[in-house]
Amino acid sequence: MIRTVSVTPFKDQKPGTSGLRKKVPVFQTPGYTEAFIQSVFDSLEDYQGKTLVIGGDGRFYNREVIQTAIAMAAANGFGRVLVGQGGILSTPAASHLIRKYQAFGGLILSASHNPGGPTEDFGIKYNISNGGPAPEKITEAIYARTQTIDRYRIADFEAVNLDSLGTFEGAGMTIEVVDPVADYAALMETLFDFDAIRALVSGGFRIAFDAMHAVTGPYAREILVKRLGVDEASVLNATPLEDFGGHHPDPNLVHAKELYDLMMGPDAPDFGAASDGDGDRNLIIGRGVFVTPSDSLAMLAANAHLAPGYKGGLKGIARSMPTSGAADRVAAKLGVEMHETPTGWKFFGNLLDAGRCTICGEESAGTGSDHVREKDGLWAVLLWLNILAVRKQSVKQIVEDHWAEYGRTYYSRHDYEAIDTDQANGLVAALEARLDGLAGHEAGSLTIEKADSFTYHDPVDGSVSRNQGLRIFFEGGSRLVFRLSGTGTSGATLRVYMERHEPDPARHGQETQDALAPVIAAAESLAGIRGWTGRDAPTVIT
Ligand code: VG1
Ligand code: CO
Repeated sequence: MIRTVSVTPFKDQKPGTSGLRKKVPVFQTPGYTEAFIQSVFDSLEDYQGKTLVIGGDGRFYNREVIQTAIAMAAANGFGRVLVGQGGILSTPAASHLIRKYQAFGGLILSASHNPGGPTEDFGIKYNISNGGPAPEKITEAIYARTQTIDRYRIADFEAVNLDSLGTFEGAGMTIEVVDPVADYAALMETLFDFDAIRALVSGGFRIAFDAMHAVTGPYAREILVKRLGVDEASVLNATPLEDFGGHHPDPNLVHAKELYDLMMGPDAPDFGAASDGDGDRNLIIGRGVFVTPSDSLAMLAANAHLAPGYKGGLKGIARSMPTSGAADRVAAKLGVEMHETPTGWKFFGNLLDAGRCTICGEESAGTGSDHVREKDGLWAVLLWLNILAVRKQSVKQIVEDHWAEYGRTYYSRHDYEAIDTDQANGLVAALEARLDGLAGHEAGSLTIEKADSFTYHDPVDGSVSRNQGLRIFFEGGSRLVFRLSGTGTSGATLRVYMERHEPDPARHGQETQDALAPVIAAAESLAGIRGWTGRDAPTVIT
C-alpha cells in the first residue's frame, strides 16, 4: 500500500558543496528525511520504471535512511533499486554502479569526512545518470522544492534484509542487494597493472593503508590484500564502524596523525595512504615525505601514462580553484587543456562527459578520473602504486624529480572551524568590499597584483557560478584564497588557502609554513582573521 503523508517544509534543506549535511538528530526530526528525499524525486522527470542506486558510507543512521529511501522510491514509481549489501557503497563505487547499470540516478548517504554517531553528522546527496553529483541547476531545484513541499509518498514495506545478496519484489518494484565491492574491484583491474603491483609488493615493498574505520575497509581488503598480496596487517582500522571509532574519518595531517607519524618514523613503510568516510578522498605519504594533494594531482597527471588505463595520454586536467597551480604546469608541458572549476566534484562532470579532461583533483585530498564521476580514494592509491611499480623509485625520488622539473609549489590550507556564522560572513563581506581597490597595494612584504571573487563559466553548458571564493594574487606568483566551507554542520568554517611557487631546487627543502610565511602574514593583514574570529590560530593546518 502506498501512503501520502502531509508534511510542512523545513527551511534549512539547502544542499551544500556535496549534498545536504546535518546532525543526525535533525535528520531524525519526523518528516525531515522524507521531505528532502521527496523533494529530490519531485525535481526529477521521467524516472518511472527506471533504476535508482542507493548506498552509504555505513555511518550511524545509514540503515534506517536506506529503508526509507527504498520505500519512497517504490511509492514514487521507480522500477528497480540497486542497494549495496549492508547498505554500504563507497561514493566512487556508487558512481560506478550508476554508470555500469545505466541507472537513472542514485542516492548516496554520507557526510564524508565529518564525524559520525547519534549526535554527529549525516548526509544525503543525489547523483545523476552520468554517476556524478547533481549539478547546481538540479540542487537549486531540489532546494526550491523543499520550500514548498506539502506531502511525501511512501510504500508500506517490510524492511528489506540488506545483509543477504539477492533480488526481492515489493510494492511493484525490484530490489537487488548487490556486492558493494565486486564491480568496483573489477573496474580497477581494467585501469591498472595488477601484475606489476603484485610483483612490487612481493618484492618487499611495504604499504600502510589507513581505512579510518570507514567505508574503504572492505574495498582495501579485497583489492590490496586479496588481489595484490598486501599483508593483511598493513590495512589499518579496516573494520567500518558507525561512529568511525569516535574519530573524524578525514585523511589529513591532524586526523591521520598516527599514519603520518608511522611514515616519518625510523621503520616507516615505503608507502602510506588513507581514505575518508565515504572512500572518495586520499592521503598519500611516502617514507619521510608528505605529498600535498595538489602535488599528488600534478604527479599523477605527469605519470598517468605509465598505467594501462591512461597509456593513450590525457585529454586534459581539471582542478578546483583553491587547488595549487602545480597541475597547470604539467598540463602546459603535456600540451593539454587545463580547467579551473569551483570547489566540489559536481563541476567536473560536464568536462569529463565532454572529453575535455581525464584527471581531476582538489586540494582537499580528492583526485579522480573519467572512470567514474566522483573523486576516488583507492583509485589514487592504485595509480600511485602502479607508477611506483613501473618507475622503481621511492615516493621521495618521484616527488623530488617532479619538483626539479616543474619547480615546487608550497601549499597550505588553514581552517578556522565552527566559528560564528555572522563573524565569518562579516570577514568575507569586508574583504570582498575592498577587493577592487587592492591592486598595487602592499600586504606585509608582498605586493598585490590583482584580486577578485571567482566566477566560473562552464565551457560545456554555459552555466555561470558566482561567489566561489576571494582570490588575491601577488607579484611574483604567490596566491591567497578565502572561502567559507559548504560541508560543515555547526557554525561556519573559514578556509584560507596559500601557495607560492619556488623554481629554484636549492630552495625546495624548506618547511611549508616557513616557506609560506609572507603569504600567511598577508592573509592576517588583509582579512583581520584574529579580530573577526577571536581565534589565535587555525583549528586545522593541512
Ligand atoms: C570540502 C572540500 C571540497 C570537497 C568537499 C566534499 O568542501 O573543501 O574540496 O569537494 O568537501 O568532499 P567545503 O565546502 O567544506 O570546503 V567530501 O569527501 O566531504 O564529499
Ligand atoms: Co568524502
